[in-house]
Amino acid sequence: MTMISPLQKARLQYKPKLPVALRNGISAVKTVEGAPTQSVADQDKINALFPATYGSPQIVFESGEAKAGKAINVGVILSGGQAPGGHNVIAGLFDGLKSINKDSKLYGFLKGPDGLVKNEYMELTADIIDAYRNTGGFDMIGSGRTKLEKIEQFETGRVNCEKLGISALVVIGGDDSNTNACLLAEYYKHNNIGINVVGCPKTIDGDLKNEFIEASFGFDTACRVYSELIGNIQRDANSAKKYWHFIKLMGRSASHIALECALQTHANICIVSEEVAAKKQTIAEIVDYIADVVAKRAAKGCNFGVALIPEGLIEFIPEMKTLIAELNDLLAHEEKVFSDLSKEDKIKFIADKLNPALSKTFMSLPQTIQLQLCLDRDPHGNVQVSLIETEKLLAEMVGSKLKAMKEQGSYKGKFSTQSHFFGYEGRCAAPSNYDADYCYSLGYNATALLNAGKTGYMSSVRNTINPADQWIAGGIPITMMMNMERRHGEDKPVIQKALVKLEDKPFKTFAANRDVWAVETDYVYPGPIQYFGPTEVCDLITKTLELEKA
Ligand code: FBP
Repeated sequence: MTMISPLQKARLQYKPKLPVALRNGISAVKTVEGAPTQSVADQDKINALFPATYGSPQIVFESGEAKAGKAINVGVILSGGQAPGGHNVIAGLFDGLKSINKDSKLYGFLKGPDGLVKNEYMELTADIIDAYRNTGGFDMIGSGRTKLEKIEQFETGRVNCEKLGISALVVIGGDDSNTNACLLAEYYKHNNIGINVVGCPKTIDGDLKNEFIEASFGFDTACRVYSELIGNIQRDANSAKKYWHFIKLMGRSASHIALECALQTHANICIVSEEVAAKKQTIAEIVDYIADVVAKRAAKGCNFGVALIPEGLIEFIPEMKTLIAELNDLLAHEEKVFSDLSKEDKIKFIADKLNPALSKTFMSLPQTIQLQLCLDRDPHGNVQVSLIETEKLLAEMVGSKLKAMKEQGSYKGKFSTQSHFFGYEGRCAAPSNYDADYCYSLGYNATALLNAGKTGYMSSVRNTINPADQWIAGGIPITMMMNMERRHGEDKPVIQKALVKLEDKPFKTFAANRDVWAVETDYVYPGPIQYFGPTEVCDLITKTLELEKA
């Protein structure tokens, strides 16, 4: 038998909390429908692309009379990057289904959306579920990034579901995966296939949220892990007093993770990509800002510090954004020719094809960054920003700037750097109490949507800044979150990414404090996630959520 740690053993016994409306089992849930909905933008285009599912009403669940429920077979898919709490969503689904009828069955499709298409699955029995309760990771059934968008995939999926008597699918994923879930729901509904599809909001990036989806699961736990590490590094920096640490933090596009970690730790510098874009800052201006903080601290005798860099920064610097958009189109159309070239020829090929201004920007970058910008896109057409070493690029450029400042006499310090990238360290951590409860509730709630015969919806559990007794369970049509965006050189319907809003309290709070945090050593050390103990230590919510809902 595999050995498990004492903490995991104790954690298996943790009973996640549920919203009141779901506490008597799914058969006792009453469905209250709201008004029809509209997409956030491009209403006519989205309506035309989703005629069967567009405009569905929002849903809120209330406690009702228990009725006998019919057994249903459901398939679950984990899609995209890992996020703490995925296993709890599946456990919630399992318990919800069994509460409807003990003969209901849950099948896990293996290794992401591919499992549905290739008919690779396992039945998730009580023994399996019980071994994974409150654990991190997606290893129960695995995940993948295959994009489900072709009719052949939908049809193969249908045949595979029919073989197992599956009448509903739950897709646990981020914005792209839930977009796919919506395409699948639309196809099955439009063609009267009798398979409903519901999504659950997953991603550590925190960029799948709106009024009804107040957080994507995993964000809380991942930020706590990174903040613990940043706090430890801050202690080290303040003890040794000899390094500037450049820390890149995951979060493909949005800077929510970097911002949350800055709010938790008071790091000296945090670059917020959305602000860079709004102020149309150049790389040179970002470098100037960092060098200025380094010089100010050096003047106080502090030749150390911590700078947080959001993973997606490069795509938000206007000159780089245009470059990346051009590269996306170019690589989408010239993929075959490009992949056969040597490193040097790849760079020359790109430089020749770009317009002169972009070619100049491209050629001004170090070769490692040029090649990283040309690496394969992910299946959704996104640049794999986790592979671009922005933290090293900035550390190097700040070093050069300080050298020039020293020569001019405007800087007299010492500048030694260490670079880090925190991402994978936090994606599979054991979920915090917040994520354990939220995820279990999202899964349980998804079965209520399926039991109510809903399709094309996302499971929504809100009011989570308050105790679970006050949580509101329901569903939101996925089309409501959509707009049109350019992907792989084509206009596509996608869930709109929720970027950091500069007018909202999390950013404003950071902006009001950053000058002090930059120069002073005002560090906060959050320490490791606590699972057992006083509620003020264990049942925390993110600063982002706290400030957004204040
Ligand atoms: P999801 O959006 O699928 O949740 O993935 C998020 C993420 O963790 C990003 O923060 C990161 O850029 C990316 O996945 C890394 O992808 P991979 O796991 O393929 O390296």
